[in-house]
Amino acid sequence: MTNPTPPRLGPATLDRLPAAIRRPGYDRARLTPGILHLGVGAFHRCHQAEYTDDALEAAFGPWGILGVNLRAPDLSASLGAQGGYYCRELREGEQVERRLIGSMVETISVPGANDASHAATLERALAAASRASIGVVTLTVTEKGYCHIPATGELDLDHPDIRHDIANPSAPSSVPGFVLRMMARRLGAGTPLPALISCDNVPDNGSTLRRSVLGLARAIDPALGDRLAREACFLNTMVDRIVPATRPEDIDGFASQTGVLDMGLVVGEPFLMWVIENRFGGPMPAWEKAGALFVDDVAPYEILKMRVVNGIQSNLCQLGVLSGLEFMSDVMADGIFRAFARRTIEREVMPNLPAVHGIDVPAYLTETIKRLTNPALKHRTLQISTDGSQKIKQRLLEPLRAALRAGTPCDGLLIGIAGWMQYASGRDSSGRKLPVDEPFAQRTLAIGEASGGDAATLVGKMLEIDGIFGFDLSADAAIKARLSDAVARLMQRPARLVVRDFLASEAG
Ligand code: CS2
Repeated sequence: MTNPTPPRLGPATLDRLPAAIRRPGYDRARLTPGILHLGVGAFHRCHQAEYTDDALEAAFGPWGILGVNLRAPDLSASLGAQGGYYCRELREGEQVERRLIGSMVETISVPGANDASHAATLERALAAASRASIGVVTLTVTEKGYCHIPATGELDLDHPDIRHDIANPSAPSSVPGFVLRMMARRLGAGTPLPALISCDNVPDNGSTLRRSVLGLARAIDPALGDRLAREACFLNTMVDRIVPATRPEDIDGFASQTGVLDMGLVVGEPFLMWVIENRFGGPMPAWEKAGALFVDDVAPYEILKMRVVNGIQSNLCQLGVLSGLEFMSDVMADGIFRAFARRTIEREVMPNLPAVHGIDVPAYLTETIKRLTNPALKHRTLQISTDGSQKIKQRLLEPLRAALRAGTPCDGLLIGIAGWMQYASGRDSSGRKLPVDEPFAQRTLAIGEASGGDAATLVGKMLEIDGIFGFDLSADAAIKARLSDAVARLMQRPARLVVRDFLASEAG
């Protein structure tokens, strides 16, 4: 006998959820949108949206979320069909804690440009974003959504979406284009400008968004660019919670344990942190009552988080892919990789970190390793490896540069960077083809083909991609040689053995 399909989560079925699941502690019926969020993926639902639920419980106000997706996924079949309701599930080992989130009150998904309803839906999203009731705009659009050149942080004027938006400013296809259009409409209508809060793991995320939006404005209408430079408020933030992409197994498990089908389910870890630059004069949700930290300078928090948490992820995810390990927790469960993660941070990264008020860095590292080892988080090594070209600067290359300046060791970082090069070339040491999902894939795969298994050629050509590496590293013969040596070792032997020998050589 097959089980009947469980009822779908939504306003009419909330009472079917087990009583133990925490509900919004505010009057959801009175909630109206005041936050526009661009890029409603799993991370937003398990981070800013939960902070917003807590903030609404602590101090109710007009701060519901209007979620807009300019790219996949289409939200209409998931959150749209559930009245915006979904559950977030926190997992640690065997423990599971579930909560119903109510802050998402409206969603708009703009279909692709070839879809008949594209223009009308984009216009609806722009009109909604320009409403005076929207006081805050948050973004999680992934690193590449900023259309910047990773090495410089400047807008890439050759990016196809940016070229499109320069030619068609009123029907933007990029995120900077959407934000610019919304801001221009608000200025035109005399509507106050919202705070723009980037929540992506991009270096100086608010400043990067500012450079992209102003760079685009200056290419379209320099006077508008000047005005926004004076009046718009772009806030830097540091965001932290590990939230892997939701898997069908997660949704099935939730349905069988609760009796309700939630197509908007997200699964994350208990750890949660948000640091926001304290510079906006207008009203905001009471996120500080929900534990968000408002500070004058986010940079030290951001550098710590990106070099330790994301640094370990990006140092090891490609080595994990090369080793056939599916999840980050599988990599971290291996004592050799775990020791490598700790050793690289302790010896190569920590000596060059800024002091961070209130944070004990060795304890933070120990906690980070525990988080990344949490076996209940099914965070795919391939997911973290995706768009590596947009990630490695802040996670691996900046720590490398800091180590080179200070004369501290850096061979562990070089193995991680070599791992990225080997992975991005499209094949592992046994010649097995690897899926490379990456804006620079065409170039890195061509380099892989052309280098014919010669590590020095591969490294030389990879370092010449100045959009990722800038110009300093390719001009450094010693670094080139050390990286070539690391890549050669990864070409010849399993990554785990390369790491084991490295640890042994360092211990001696
Ligand atoms: C991950 C991050 O996929 C990735 O790029 O490194 O999403 C990471 O899990 C979060 O930044 C943790 O806060």
